[in-house]
Amino acid sequence: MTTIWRNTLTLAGAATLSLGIAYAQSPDLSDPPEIDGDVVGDHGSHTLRMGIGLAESSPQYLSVQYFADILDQRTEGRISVDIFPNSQLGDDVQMMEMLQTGSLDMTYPSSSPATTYVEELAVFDLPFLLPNRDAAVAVMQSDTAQEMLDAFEGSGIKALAFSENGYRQLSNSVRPVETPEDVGGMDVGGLTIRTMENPVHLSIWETLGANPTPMAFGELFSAMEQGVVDGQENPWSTILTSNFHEVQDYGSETRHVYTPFILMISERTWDRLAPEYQELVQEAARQSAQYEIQLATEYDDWSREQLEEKGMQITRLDDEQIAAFQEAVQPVYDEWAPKIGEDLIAEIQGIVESNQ
Ligand code: KDG
Repeated sequence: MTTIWRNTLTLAGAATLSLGIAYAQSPDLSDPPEIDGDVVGDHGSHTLRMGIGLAESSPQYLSVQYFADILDQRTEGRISVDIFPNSQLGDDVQMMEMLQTGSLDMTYPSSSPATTYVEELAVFDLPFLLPNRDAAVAVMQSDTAQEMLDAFEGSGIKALAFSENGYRQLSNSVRPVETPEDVGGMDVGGLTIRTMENPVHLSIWETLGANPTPMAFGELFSAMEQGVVDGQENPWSTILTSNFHEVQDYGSETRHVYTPFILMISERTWDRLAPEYQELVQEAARQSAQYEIQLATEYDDWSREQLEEKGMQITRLDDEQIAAFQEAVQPVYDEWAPKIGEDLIAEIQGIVESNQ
């Protein structure tokens, strides 16, 4: 496999410990499934430190709590997980590097910055590829997706499971966006949009006439507050749970990319675990990922409504308006499809078609 790109990093935050809130939460979230299965044998005690980018109220955090609870119950407390939310330990790129060196045990990044390890993951960054959640979940559960997780082997990172970050929506502090021209047409200055550290995302926003600025998630709120960037794009649940509505007046339901999360553990940590513990960690990862997808689904529309209640002006786009965005980003496919692999894209499109 040839190297197509290499992302640069930016630094965020210092470490502090934050532990355990109740599953709680407002949108009548499903409780986590009962924890079943036997208590596994005693193979010593481990404390796993897990860093994530999102807040304590996010589906990601809540599902990680469930992951911790499974391990706690099924080892009678011998494996515990300390969760560090809000990018306290760094951003996705940095935390993956910490997994490689063994200075952090676990993290849960978007697939987009992980393309530096497994380039095929960039297929998920292609705009409008996964039109509905059933198709997206079917893709994440496919053998092809499992091969992407397996391809981390030897990188220093073991990828345990895919789950849902979600459909990305545009927000900004300047104007309502209904058309691609509103992002950066002839008559208006291009919006400065923070993107994840991923070249396909850069290409999407360049193509739309914006000024894309890759930046660590942990730096984003203050960048928007200080007017360093006009806007960003993330699922409604992230916009809500990270309080972006406090600095972003406008939202547009663009659904331009569906981003998965990948739950990861350091290979060094993994190798220290007894086989029976490894099996349990893998099982708990799959179970908590499934729960995360359920929570993320429940959160999605609810979060949009909450944001509207909090005063964000959200533009829903009809099919014709979405088609205009889709057409406008066609050059992204022309540029990236040959690099990502036409066969891989066709395979994913096949899964999508059988889940329409
Ligand atoms: O924990 C995950 C977050 O760090 C990040 O992936 C959120 O989608 C995200 C972004 O925009 O950086």
